[in-house]
Amino acid sequence: MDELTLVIGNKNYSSWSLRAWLYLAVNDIPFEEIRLPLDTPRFYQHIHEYSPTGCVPVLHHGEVWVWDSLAIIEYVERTFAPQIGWPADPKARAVALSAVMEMHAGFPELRKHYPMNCRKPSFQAPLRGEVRKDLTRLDHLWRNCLDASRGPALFGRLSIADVYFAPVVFRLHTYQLPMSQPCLDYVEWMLALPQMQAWAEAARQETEIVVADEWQD
Ligand SMILES: N[C@@H](CCC(=O)N[C@@H](CS)C(=O)NCC(=O)O)C(=O)O
Repeated sequence: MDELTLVIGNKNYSSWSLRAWLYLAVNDIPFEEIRLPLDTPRFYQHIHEYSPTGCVPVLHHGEVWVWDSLAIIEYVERTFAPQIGWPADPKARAVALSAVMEMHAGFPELRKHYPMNCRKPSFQAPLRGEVRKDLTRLDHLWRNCLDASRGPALFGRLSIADVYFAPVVFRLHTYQLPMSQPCLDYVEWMLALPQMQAWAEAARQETEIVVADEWQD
């Protein structure tokens, strides 16, 4: 069986990396990790050995290179048929896929103004730009899923949808952004996952600073 290698950025800042890493971790799939800290000479020196786009994450498996977080998750799900995948019910799966695609392409204000910064102590950040619009939409989306599934995960059991929203979970926590109580409960539940805690702990051990991703008053 070919080994899996996952190339990621900093655990503190790289939200796209977290998705691919977390999916392998929650499924207990062994992989070698190559960490290239973003915005460093080492990153620019080596990233093109692995990634045609110059971005992380990238997965290497035998002859295959996969260079997008969702494509990596899809590939792993198809190749290894792990325990945690898409919801089994076709209707729930369609909703989950829509939510994941919405996350992949959307919530631009949340992403722009509130960079993932796992090790930053949680604080009450002011609302910037049009983020209220993104938060309202996110709350509505999560509430619909949680109401239908009755939690604790978006679709009842942990699925790819939860993995895909993991960076948003860290952002909501760090910046204490306003969400309804069921969504805040969901954030707490996600943060308590051992794999989320392992990622956050590794982020706290990192020393590199990406100035553009640090909060500016
Ligand atoms: N659509 C890609 C986005 C990947 C992405 O933008 N990665 C960021 C890090 S979180 C990156 O590599 N940035 C480095 C750069 O653009 O120089 C995915 O889903 O994997």
